[in-house]
Amino acid sequence: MVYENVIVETKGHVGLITLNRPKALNALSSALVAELGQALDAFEADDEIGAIVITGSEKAFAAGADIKEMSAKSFTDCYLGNFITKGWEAVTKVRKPVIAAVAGFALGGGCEVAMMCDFILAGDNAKFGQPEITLGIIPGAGGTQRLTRFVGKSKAMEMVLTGRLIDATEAERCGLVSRVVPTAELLDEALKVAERIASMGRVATLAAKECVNKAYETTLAEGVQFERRLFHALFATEDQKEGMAAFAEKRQPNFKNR
Ligand code: DAK
Repeated sequence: MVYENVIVETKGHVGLITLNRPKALNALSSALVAELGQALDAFEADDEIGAIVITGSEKAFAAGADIKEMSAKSFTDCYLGNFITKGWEAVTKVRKPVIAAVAGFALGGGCEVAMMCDFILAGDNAKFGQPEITLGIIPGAGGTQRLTRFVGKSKAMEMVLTGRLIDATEAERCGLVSRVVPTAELLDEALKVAERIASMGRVATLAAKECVNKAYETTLAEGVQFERRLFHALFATEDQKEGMAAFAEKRQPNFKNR
């Protein structure tokens, strides 16, 4: 597969996807989004890969959907062509953990893609926002929904209605990002975290991700019940025996993903 808008690399057991349209601040053109989906599918299918990192440049994770590509569209074009719907939620379909390593601007669709990832590590120069209202539109890839779940109604409403950007410190304070690190160290840190995730038993890792995501989709009682079932099921895996034996024997576990 030849990629023109993303760079796809393997670092140990981690798949690294770098959004790569530097002249347009990684604006998410249809071509870029399609390539992102293909790269994610390839890593999802690769047994050697245990976690994925999506990043951009130091200046921009992604400054949103490509405004120049969409500016001339009519309602009919958008509706009948299902404009930029296909591929946009590819990140949410991946079962392996996906980390967004965000430096610089993560705006509009860029912020939405970051929020689709399992968690966001931010460089200290990161800026997040949903500025669509300044273009006469509203967020269209889940921004009004996911941002509200992350930061609560008041801040989400202010950001969506005014287009105000928030910096990395504010993003960490309100729970949008898991941690802020110096921008120069962001990629190394994201790869280190991803490698640690990839070193865990794959079955437990996918189960853990599924359970946390369930918290967004169900009641507390149903979510706890779902967690209990998967917790019990993990006792059928070799990795559970190995993990607990390794603890008792004071050694590192050697998970086989079985
Ligand atoms: N689209 C296209 N080009 C962009 C761009 C974008 N979103 N953002 C920046 N660029 C281009 C600029 O036009 C400029 O290109 P040239 O003029 O050099 O050719 C180049 O990148 C550098 O940008 P600036 O010169 O503006 O750089 P500055 O440092 O001065 O400013 C900025 C950086 C990020 C503050 C500024 O570029 C900016 O405000 N960008 C637009 C941010 C924005 O409004 N983003 C939201 C876009 S709307 C959906 C899925 C997704 C969406 C909707 C629906 N479905 C699944 C249904 C998403 C919508 C959006 O994201």
